[in-house]
Amino acid sequence: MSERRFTHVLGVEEMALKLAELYGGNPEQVSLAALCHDYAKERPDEEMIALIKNQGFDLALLDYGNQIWHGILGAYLAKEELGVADEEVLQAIRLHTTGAKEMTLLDKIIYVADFIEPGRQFPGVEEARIVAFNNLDEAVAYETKQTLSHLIDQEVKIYPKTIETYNQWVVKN
Ligand code: DGI
Ligand code: FE
Ligand code: FE
Repeated sequence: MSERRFTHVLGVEEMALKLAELYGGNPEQVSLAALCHDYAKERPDEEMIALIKNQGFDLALLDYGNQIWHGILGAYLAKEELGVADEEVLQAIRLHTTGAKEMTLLDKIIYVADFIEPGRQFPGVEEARIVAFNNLDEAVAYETKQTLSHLIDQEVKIYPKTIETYNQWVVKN
């Protein structure tokens, strides 16, 4: 991957390990998931489209782009090409962009660390970091709400799983 992406990946690992220490995550799983989470981020679209078509992925994925593909196919490629066998690690990679209705501690750590790693700079990132070190579930909610608001502002297509994550973690009832 590019130097820029690799720096991001190392930042996610560093942040994820801090969260794991605080919340009791397994550091080996956390490191592996963090280091592999964007493994497919820079693959050409044609390669990803061929995988979706030929490896039995939901063809509805073709309505989206690499932003949505790289987690789902990244888990597949980490298993096939790198030999990552830990299903919990693969799931954290798979869910890292969209989140999910049900998330393990590992899933949450990777999802949140990706958002607040030291290289991230956007309005609200400081607040997101404070929330993350106070309450991990609230950090999942905070990030989901910010991401969804941003996507709506941009008028881009929302992947159903992103909405499921919002309904589960953000909606108060
Ligand atoms: O891969 P990273 O840039 O480190 O971060 P990421 O995997 O969390 O997110 C990649 C992008 O995906 C981010 O700009 C937000 C976007 N995204 C998240 N959910 C959706 C989405 N894009 C679309 N179109 N629809 C979604 O539901
Ligand atoms: Fe990503
Ligand atoms: Fe990332």
